[in-house]
Amino acid sequence: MTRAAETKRLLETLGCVVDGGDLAVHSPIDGSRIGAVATATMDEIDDVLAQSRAAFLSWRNVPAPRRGELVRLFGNALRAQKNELARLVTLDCGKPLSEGLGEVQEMIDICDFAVGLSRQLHGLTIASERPGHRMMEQWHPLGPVLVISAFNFPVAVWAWNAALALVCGNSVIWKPSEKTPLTAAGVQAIFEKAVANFGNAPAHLSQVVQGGPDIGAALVADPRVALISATGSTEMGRKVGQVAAARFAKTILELGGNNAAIISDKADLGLALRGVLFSAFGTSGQRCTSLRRLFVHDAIYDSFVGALKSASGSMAVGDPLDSNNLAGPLIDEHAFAGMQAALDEARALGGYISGGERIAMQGVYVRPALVEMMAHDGPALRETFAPILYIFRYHDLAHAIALQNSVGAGLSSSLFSTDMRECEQFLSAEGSDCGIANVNIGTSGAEIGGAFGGEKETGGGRESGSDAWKAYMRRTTNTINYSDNLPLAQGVTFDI
Ligand code: UN1
Repeated sequence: MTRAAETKRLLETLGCVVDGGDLAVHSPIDGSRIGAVATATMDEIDDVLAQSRAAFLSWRNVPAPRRGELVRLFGNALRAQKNELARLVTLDCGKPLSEGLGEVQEMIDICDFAVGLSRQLHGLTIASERPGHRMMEQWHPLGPVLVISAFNFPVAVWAWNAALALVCGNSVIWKPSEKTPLTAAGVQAIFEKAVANFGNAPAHLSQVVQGGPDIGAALVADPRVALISATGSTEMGRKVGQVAAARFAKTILELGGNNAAIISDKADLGLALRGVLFSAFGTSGQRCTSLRRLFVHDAIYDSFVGALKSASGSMAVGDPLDSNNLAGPLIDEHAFAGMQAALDEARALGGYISGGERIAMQGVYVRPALVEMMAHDGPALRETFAPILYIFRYHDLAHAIALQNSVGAGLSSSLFSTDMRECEQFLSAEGSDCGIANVNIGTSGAEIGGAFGGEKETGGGRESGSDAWKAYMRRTTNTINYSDNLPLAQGVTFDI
């Protein structure tokens, strides 16, 4: 069966008919055309926004635990079609099937989390300074939530947002990456099944709008969108953030990463090696949490970097549907050009490169690249979405932490050490400045229970677990007077 025929069959199994359109979709696995979708027109966008607003006005009055029931049904529908959706993810974005399955599992996990949350959207009761008064906080639904997602996690990141947004009483509009529109169409079909089982959800509760950056820009600018949750480059986030700020819209920005790991001379080196390889080269280095900079202690530098070179040199790269391969292709030729430009720049700075060559097969397959750098400089200071790991020697942990923190992005970080003092220093206020700081695991592969996001140019947003739900709601502070007096706060008098 051709990839196009398999894609069509998978979409049909999910209940989705893709009629074709102007946006052609190619599988990164071999570059072949696997389908096409229609880019939304400006008129259609206007309809989507009006429908989303109408859906919100109705959905906000549905009790939250009942809203959780819809998300429970959606999670069950995902469980029932996990294999089909995972395969579609792999065809659409080229990640290994095991990671495609993991991504759908992440969707299921966040649905479970959101169902529990649907009974826990509670505020505080606060002691009032005035007699006969009570203060409390309530959390109310916000409005239509726009989710802009990237190609590298074409379904899970939307689910982090959508599952929470829905239990919080919002409607959802999804603008997926134009590189992976088919998985979004597939997920929408699964969601519609859950809606049908639920019975009386408002129409258009969650909608997909296909298209490129201009479509995203039109949605971001529209005052009917209450919250924009955008995942992608810092450059994209800067534009979104400015437009949103001009109209005081809320945002959750999950932008670039330039993540580092520090390998102490007191690390469990076998464990560190595996952690580094998965984080740096899993998903072909195309996660926002991918490991890009490695600080290795001088005392173990030669042995550790030697082991890293031999392990990465023999790492199986190829067809992501073949379970022997640990990494699949890059998303497209543009990604390859970016990788080569970064490697050329590193070479010009005296960097010593092992790997990084293109593999002669259909699709954009590359060997992972290790780059031993003379100085913490050049391409190592920015994000290149490719399997490149820049390596530096260090002597002093505080200095390594300072270098780690010296870049624009602040998403994820890790320290490999068995020394308790080093670990606590890394996690302390003078340690890592990232939203995610790990010990003895790599920088990528977070689970949904924790809040996910980063500082500085990563945008500051938090998604997924912990109390990230609060960003999808508006807080009201209520003061209730149950006395027959009207005392004023701060002892102010106003006697008429
Ligand atoms: C992303 O690359 O945008 O922590 C998200 C991880 C995944 C999510 C990555 N759970 O690597």
